Amino acid sequence: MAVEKENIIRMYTTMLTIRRFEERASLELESGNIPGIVHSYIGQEAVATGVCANLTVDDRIVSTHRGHGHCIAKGADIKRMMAELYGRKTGYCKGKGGSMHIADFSVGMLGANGIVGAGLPIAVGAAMAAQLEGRGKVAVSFFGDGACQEGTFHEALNLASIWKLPIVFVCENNLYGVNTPAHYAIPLKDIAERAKAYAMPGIVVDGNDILAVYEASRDAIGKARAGDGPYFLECKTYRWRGHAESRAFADLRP
Ligand SMILES: Cc1ncc(C[n+]2csc(CCOP(=O)(O)OP(=O)(O)O)c2C)c(N)n1
Ligand SMILES: [Mg+2]
Repeated sequence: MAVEKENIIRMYTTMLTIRRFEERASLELESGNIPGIVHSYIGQEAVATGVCANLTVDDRIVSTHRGHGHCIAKGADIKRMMAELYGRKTGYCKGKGGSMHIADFSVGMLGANGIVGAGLPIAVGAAMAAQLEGRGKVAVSFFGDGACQEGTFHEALNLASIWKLPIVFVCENNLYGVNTPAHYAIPLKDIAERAKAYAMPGIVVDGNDILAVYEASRDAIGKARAGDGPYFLECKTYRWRGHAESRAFADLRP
């Protein structure tokens, strides 16, 4: 099915907003204007954008330590996000949480999370709530390739499957967990193969192709919404910058 022009323009605008936000965040960090640490989403914009383009404001997502893109794609306010990075009281957490604690329940963004793998069970809870509410809402769990080696990953997929929850697990395989290549940590070419062990569909998609992500997630989200149970989407992608940035790292440069 063709993607409507209006949607293409909307997704391009979202991806560009994420890119500009991240570029500015890196610049402000390097200049010493932002305290703390930031994990840039540059390179992975198509994943959050393509998936969230299929969600309504009532659907809920759970993010990771690399969460700015998910926030923006789900409709969070970029001014409050940037204020949070600056440590200002106008920020999402009154400036006390920083990059990895941004949440906005009013748009269904249940939060970034500094603990790798900790978002998956929260998303399962959101999916259970959606099932109990019975109004056709879905939950989406975003997580990295590194998170797939955590126990929470397996527990979350198992529970979602036996309870037939309306959830889509979106694995952003950017080929690394910090400096560890995915092929060192995972004995499979495609993480999506693990979906079979939990009796749910597992699809691999080019995570750098916005239309491919949009179409694959439209199908996955549509099925979850219709009551078919959980779905696993592995988006092959790549982060362009280092794992994390902070003033402390900048100071270490020669
Ligand atoms: C439970 C836990 N273990 C280790 C860390 C340190 N840590 C932070 S990010 C990260 C790598 C995560 O890799 P991945 O899930 O692939 O996400 P990516 O950074 O590539 O987006 C690690 C090991 C952590 N925050 N939490
Ligand atoms: Mg990774």
